[in-house]
Parts: sequence; C-alpha cells; structure tokens
Amino acid sequence: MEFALSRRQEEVLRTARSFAEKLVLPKADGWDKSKKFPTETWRAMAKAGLTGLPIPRKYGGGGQDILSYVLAVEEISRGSAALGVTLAVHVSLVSQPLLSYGTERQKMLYLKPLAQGSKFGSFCLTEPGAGSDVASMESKATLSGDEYVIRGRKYFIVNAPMASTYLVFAMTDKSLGHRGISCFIVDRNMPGVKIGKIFDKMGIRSSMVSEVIFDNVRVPARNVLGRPGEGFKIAMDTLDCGRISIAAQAVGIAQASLDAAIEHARTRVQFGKPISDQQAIRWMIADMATEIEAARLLTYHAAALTDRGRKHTKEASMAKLFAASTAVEAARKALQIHGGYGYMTDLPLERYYRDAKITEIYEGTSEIQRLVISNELL
Ligand code: COS
Repeated sequence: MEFALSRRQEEVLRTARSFAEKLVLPKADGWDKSKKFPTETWRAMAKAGLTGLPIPRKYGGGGQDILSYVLAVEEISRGSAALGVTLAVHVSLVSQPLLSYGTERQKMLYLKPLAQGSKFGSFCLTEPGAGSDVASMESKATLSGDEYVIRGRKYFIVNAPMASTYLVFAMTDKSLGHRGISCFIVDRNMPGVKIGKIFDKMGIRSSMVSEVIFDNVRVPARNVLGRPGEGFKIAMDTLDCGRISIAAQAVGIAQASLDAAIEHARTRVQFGKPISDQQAIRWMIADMATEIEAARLLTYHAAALTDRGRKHTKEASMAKLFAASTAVEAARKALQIHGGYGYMTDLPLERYYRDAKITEIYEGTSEIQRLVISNELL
C-alpha cells in the first residue's frame, strides 16, 4: 500500500493551495457577506486549469486523475466552501457524466467549454417533492417527432442561475419507475428554460442555488445523455463520484477550522498562559486532527479506487458520511475554542459552522449514505 502522492498530484496540490491562499482565503468572508458569486475568481480558476482537472486534454481539461481533482476541491474549500461546491458540482456532477456517457458530438459541444471554464454546468435532479427518493420525480419528457418536450420543476439546484448547460432528469415512461427516467442535456438558451426562486441559504452563501423551471422545453433527441431510460443509473453513478468531492469539501472546511483553532489556542492567553496549555483545549485539537486525517484518508481512498476503475459506491458514501460529520464537529469545536470571538461574524468560525452543515445534507443526506453503505454490505 502506497500512501504517497505522485509528483503530478503534488504539483496539482501546490497549484491549488497557492491559488486558494492568494486568491480565495483573503476574500471568502467578503463573498459570504455579500452573497455574491466571485465570477472573476472563477475565471482565474479556469486560467489556472482548475475547472476541468480530471477531463482529458482532448476535451479541454487538464488530463489529471480524480485524486488530483479531489486535492484541488479540498484546497479551494479550505478557503471557501461555496467556491468548493461550485467546482465540485461543475466537474463531478456535470462534466464527469458527459465524459462517461456522452457521444463525441456531445463532448465537443458541451463538455469542452465546461472543462475550459468558459461555461457553467448544473445538475437538475432534485424536485420539491423528490429529494432522497429520486425515483418519485414528477418532471416528464414526452417524445414528439425527433424532439423531447420537458415539463417540470427542479429545486435547490447549485450553479443554476449562472449555468449554460443543464443535465436534466425526467420521466420518459412513468410506468417503468426508476427505469423510466432519462437524462437530457439542456441548453440555457432553449425556449422555456426559466430560473425560478433564488434561495437564501444558511451557509455556502456565495454559491448560487435556485429553482429551475422547464416549461415545455423542446430538446432534440440527440441531446439524450446515454440511452433513454438510463437516467437513474447515470444519476447514481454520478453521485458516487460527486460524494467523493463533497467529502473533499468537508475535509477542506474541517482543516480550515483546525488551522484557526491551533492559531487561536497558541495566542489566546487566559489565567496567565496560552489556552493551548489547557488539557480541555489540547484534547479537542487532538480529536479534530485525528478525525480530519481519517476523513482525508477515506476520501483519498475512494478517489484512488475511482482512478483504478474499481467500484466505489460504498467507499464514496463512507467518505462523505464521515467527512461531513467531521466537518460539523471540527467547526463546532473550533468555534468553541474561540469562545465569544468565534460567535461574531468578524472571524470565519461561524461561517465554517454554517458551511459544514450542508455537507450532511446535499448529494445524499447522512441517512442516505448509511442506507447506501448498508445496502452494499447486506
Ligand atoms: N450505481 C449504479 N447503479 C445503481 C447505484 C449506483 N451507485 N445504486 C443503485 N443503482 C441501481 C440499482 O442496481 C437498481 O438497478 P435495477 O434497475 O437493475 O434494479 C436501481 O439503480 C435502483 O436501485 P434502488 O432500488 O436501490 O433505488 P432506490 O429508489 O431505492 O434509491 C437511493 C436508492 C436511496 C440510494 C437513491 O435514490 C439515492 O441515492 N437517493 C439520494 C439522492 C441524492 O443524493 N440526492 C441529492 C441530489 S444532488 S444535490
């Protein structure tokens, strides 16, 4: 078993870390407060080759492996979890399925600009009444000549307000249950695509999340991704990879929390000595560091399995489950170590706490991860 990163992976890690330290960390609080997506920084990420890292060069990407991409998501999320999820959704939930299931035409037309970062991608699966229970979706796509007509509403869709390319899941044959779901590539310019409610969120405030309405959108049949009826499988397969990137996001938030806690514990003096001399504080820091390392190893392991073309459903869910609770706990402890200072919005601790919570919810709640893990075991 080899625990070392390759030279290429180390290089990606260095690039992402330096990018995050120079261009993300110092600005993340401002983005959070203004609730505005940092478009300029995204452009700089594209220029640095971070928006298509695991996509082959032929399709505009960086030709790196999934582990390298995971390292980048972790580093970006250490600076801003909102920018981290924007990247994770763009790559894992849109570019990756286009790469795995797309035709050559679809890859050239849709994947390439996404990998180059000139367009945004968005994954339209969740509906107001269909969250964990994907197969209960109500969106419909009806074949009419050589086009499908899509009608439905998608909810809590990350990146939707600024996206140009949507992967949209809809029922093409309700009688077949999950086997009647198909996946479509929908262009923002197609008539009938409308952005609905823009959500105001507890955390990841500078990422854009909205409702998307598909009002009789006519999509050419050649824009079906994979085969008709293959949508549920594509969604599950995509989420297997997406969950690893959310685990990486959670590790990034947890690491940022630990970094802040160590710095504060060393410099804050109470009872005549730094609070890092108090056993209560030392134990919290030791537990945080141990849990973060375990979460990181689970995440890298799931990524490495993906790179080797091995099944990684269980490992991705384990990584996400553990990393998400580690992030929430690390953010809570770091805030506690900061005392009253941690509760104020002058410091980023309360942001870490708010941001960490969503990792236990999106791309499958922690309860769904336990369901997936137990299904795999039993
Ligand atoms: N990869 C490929 N195929 C998979 C799969 C995976 N990881 N997981 C399930 N499948 C297949 C099954 O093999 C089964 O295939 P058949 O058509 O041959 O029967 C089919 O999908 C249905 O599987 P299952 O019966 O387990 O589906 P359920 O409707 O019970 O749903 C869960 C399973 C709950 C795990 C799924 O709906 C899920 O992941 N929900 C959470 C959704 C989510 O993460 N939402 C967030 C949206 S993005 S923010």
